[in-house]
Amino acid sequence: MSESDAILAKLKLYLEPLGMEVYMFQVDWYNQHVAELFKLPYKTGTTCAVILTIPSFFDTCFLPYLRNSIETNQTSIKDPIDSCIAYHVSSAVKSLAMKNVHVMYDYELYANRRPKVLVQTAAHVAGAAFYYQRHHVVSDPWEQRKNIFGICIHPQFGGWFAIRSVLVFEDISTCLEYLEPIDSVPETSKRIELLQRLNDNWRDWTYRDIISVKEKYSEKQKLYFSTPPKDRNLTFLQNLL
Ligand code: B12
Repeated sequence: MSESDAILAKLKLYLEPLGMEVYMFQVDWYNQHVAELFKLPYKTGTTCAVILTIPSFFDTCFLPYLRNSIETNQTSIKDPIDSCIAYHVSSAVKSLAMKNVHVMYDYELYANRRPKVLVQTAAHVAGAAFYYQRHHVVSDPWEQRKNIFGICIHPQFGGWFAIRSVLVFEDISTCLEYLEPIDSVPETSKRIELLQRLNDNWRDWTYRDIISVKEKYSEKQKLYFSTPPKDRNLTFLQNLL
């Protein structure tokens, strides 16, 4: 078993029962797509992992974490989802007993507001979820618009998932096999519909249902994410349990 396979097996053992998925990639696969200012400063072949949360994360991982935070009076934490993920991802990394692992989260920005890592590109090159962007539509119907945001679609969960973290194993370099992500939305008309739903009506969440899915967010989870963060007060949180 290669070092990278061993790392993947250990991370999966820890994170999969918590509703998270892990995929490996090489830093150069990511760097070859992104603009200079987004490149990660590691040598070719450096092993990385991307971590997703899938629908079951909310019940199996987040609610128990929240219950514990409430019981121990730690509900003042700014974003309980982010702190739950950081807690479990850093525990999983600690369990590897490895030096020089750089952990980055989706919400981390530099002082100039630039994201530390573009998790959608990472998910695509890792084979986790196809990242549909404007250039995937041949005749572009959005001539007049400057920004058309893109979206990753997971083959099993459609848009019902999130991309949370990227790990860089600075001392590990293994030759991985590049696997293309599954293209679940191959038709141009569907791709247009997907990007249209995301860019014009993302609040109705219909972009998440562009394909039929194995599992979606539960009603409780939908309620949590559709409630503005400022309204997720103690009473609201207690009612989820
Ligand atoms: C800033 C941000 C926003 C901003 C700006 C959106 C944007 N996409 O730029 C705002 C506040 C508007 C926003 C809103 C939303 N966001 Co947001 N956002 C982010 C964040 C933090 C950074 C995105 C960013 O700045 N990208 C910079 C631009 C330049 O990157 P880019 O467009 O991908 O361009 C790169 C690629 O094109 C790449 N590239 C070039 N060629 C090629 C070729 C290939 C094959 C590949 C793979 C790559 C590639 O190079 C470019 C860079 O040089 C990410 C998390 C993260 N750290 O990545 C979440 C993220 C993109 N958001 C997400 C979501 C869900 C949303 C919302 C739906 C709200 C929500 N949280 O529910 C809305 C949707 C708004 C909309 N209309 O689209 C999710 C998307 C999940 C997914 N399935 O893809 C992310 C990944 C967060 C997460 N944890 O999962 N968001």
